[in-house]
Amino acid sequence: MQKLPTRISGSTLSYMVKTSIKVAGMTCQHCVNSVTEEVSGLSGVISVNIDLASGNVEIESESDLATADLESAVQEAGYEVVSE
Ligand SMILES: [Cu+2]
Repeated sequence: MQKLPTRISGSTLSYMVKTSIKVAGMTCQHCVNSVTEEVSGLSGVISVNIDLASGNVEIESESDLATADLESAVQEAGYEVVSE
């Protein structure tokens, strides 16, 4: 898991955290939608971008996300977070 605090100038948001995780088991757009939906439901999440081929999930949020929350959201969708 990687967290990159980023300052966005000219935006209403002055601070944003980017978190990258890797998720195993996604095979199609339906899987991508399920994970996107669950992770988007976490408090503070602004956007979720998933690369199906690599399993990479990039999350932008207003505040730090707890690893346990991310893992349980992914599990809720039926998949597993893997360490890279
Ligand atoms: Cu699928």
